Parts: sequence; C-alpha cells; structure tokens
Amino acid sequence: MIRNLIVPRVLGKTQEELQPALELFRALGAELVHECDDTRAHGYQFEVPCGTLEFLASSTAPLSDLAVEVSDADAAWKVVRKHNVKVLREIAEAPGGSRFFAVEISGMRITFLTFRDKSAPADVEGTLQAEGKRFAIVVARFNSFITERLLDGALLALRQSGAAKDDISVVRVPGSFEIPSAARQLAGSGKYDAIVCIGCLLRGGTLHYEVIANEVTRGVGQSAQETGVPHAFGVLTCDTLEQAIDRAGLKAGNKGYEAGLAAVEMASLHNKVAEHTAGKR
Ligand code: DLZ
Repeated sequence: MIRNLIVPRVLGKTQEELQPALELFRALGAELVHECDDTRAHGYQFEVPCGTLEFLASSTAPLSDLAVEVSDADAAWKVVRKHNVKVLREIAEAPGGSRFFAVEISGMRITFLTFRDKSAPADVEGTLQAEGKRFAIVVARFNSFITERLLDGALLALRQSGAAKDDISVVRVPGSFEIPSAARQLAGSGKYDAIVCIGCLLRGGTLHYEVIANEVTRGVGQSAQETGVPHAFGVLTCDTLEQAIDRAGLKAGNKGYEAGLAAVEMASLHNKVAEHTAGKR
C-alpha cells in the first residue's frame, strides 16, 4: 500500500535557483536521499522523520504551500531567519497552544509549526544552536593521522551549529592519557560552555590499551561531574587502524563531528535544565 508520498514542487528553472530551499531544508535536518535527473527536470528528494498529508475543506486556497511540523518552532525560527526568506508571519502562539510562523522562499510559502500536547509533560531538550557559546576542544597528538580528522569533524559541527571561530579554543595534548587533566583545567576555568575530547587509542599499538582507555573514560566523566560543564567524548577505541579510519571519515561517520554536535546539544541542554529547574519549587 502507500509507502511514501512525494510532493513535487517546481522552485525554479535552474539548479542554482533551488539552492536557497535546499540549504534551508538541510540546515533543519532533512536528509538528501535521492537526486533524480531526466531531460526535463532535476529533482532533489529529502527524507524527514515523518510526513502528514492534510486535505482541507475550504473556500479559499491554503495560506501556505507546505506545512512543516518541527520539534521546536522557536529554534527553527532562529535557523530560518538566517536564510534569505520573506517572513509572512512572525513566530506566535496559536489559540490551541501551538507555536507557528510562516515564510516564503523561492515563491514557496511554508508554515512551520510545533503542536503543543497539553496533556504531555514538558520535554526539556537541547537544540543545535551554538551561537554565543564557547567551546574548547582537547585533542591528542598521538595517532594524529586520525585525531586531526576527528578535529576537523568537530570544528565543522561547531561552526555549522553557529559557533564563532573566536569562541572555539583548540588545546593539544601529547596522548589520550593527558586528555582528562587538560579538560578538567579548561572546564574549571568557567570560560567554556562545553568541552570536546578527541583522541584515538589503538589496541594493536598499545599494550596497556584497556588501562588507558578506562582511565581516559573515567577521567573525562569525572571532569564533567566535578565541574558541571558538559564534556563530549570523541576518543576512539579501536582494534585496528582500519576501524579508526572508518570512524574518522570526512563527514558521514566522523566521530569527531558527532562529538561536536553532542557538545552543542549538551551546552544548550545545560542552560535549559537550569531554566526549567529554576521554575520548580
Ligand atoms: C604511549 C601511548 C601508546 C603506546 N598508545 C597510545 C594510543 O594508542 N593512543 C594515544 O592517544 N596515546 C597513546 N600513548 C600515549 C599516552 O596516551 C600518553 O601520552 C603517554 O603515555 C605519556 O603520558
């Protein structure tokens, strides 16, 4: 039966004209899964976690061409405003308690909304917004062939999330064993919203691999708990160099990139939990 609904929309005559919409949807987390090309058209298909088709009974045309349900309309509003869109409606609360806004991009009118389920407890969740936040990346030089790729991934994640170049400090240590002490000093300075820890331990090359791996994991966790500053763990523990190379890919499958995103989310969550708990008795 129905497996998927694909709603084609022509947004321009050339691929260049599609770029603003493609960039916006990518920035909001949609995944480009398929590109199709025939003599008449070039198409980009995006996948999102779930889709809903709405049939309307109305004497007027719908106010927008597309409605996009997002997990946090306020966070989406911040992302969308950074793109070249025409704002049709500023973010506001609808009578049912949902939050929504509407924009136009390449002639397509889009309403973004978040439904509020009043019976559900309020979720406290971090976002991938890093503007104004400061990060330190502690990176081990040992196995630098791998750790430099992980560092590139972490930097990409932080910058894509909106962190300013000057708000990111990169601190190098000799090996993974030294990561916890540097991380602890940086976290204790009170100058950073999150720390990203990057290293690579190879079983083949390290006789006391288990000991170092356990110590690094424990030390990084201890630093996070003692200081209350989120630490993301981007230390690879691999049996072989091949495994490490796989986990340090350019973008997909780069554990440094994942650690960077985790740091951004945890920095945001840290503030949200503080706000949430301040409102409790
Ligand atoms: C000494 C050592 C060895 C053998 N292997 C690794 C490794 O696979 N990954 C890593 O990050 N560091 C290694 N090191 C260095 C130690 O982490 C540490 O820097 C030195 O023992 C100096 O304290």
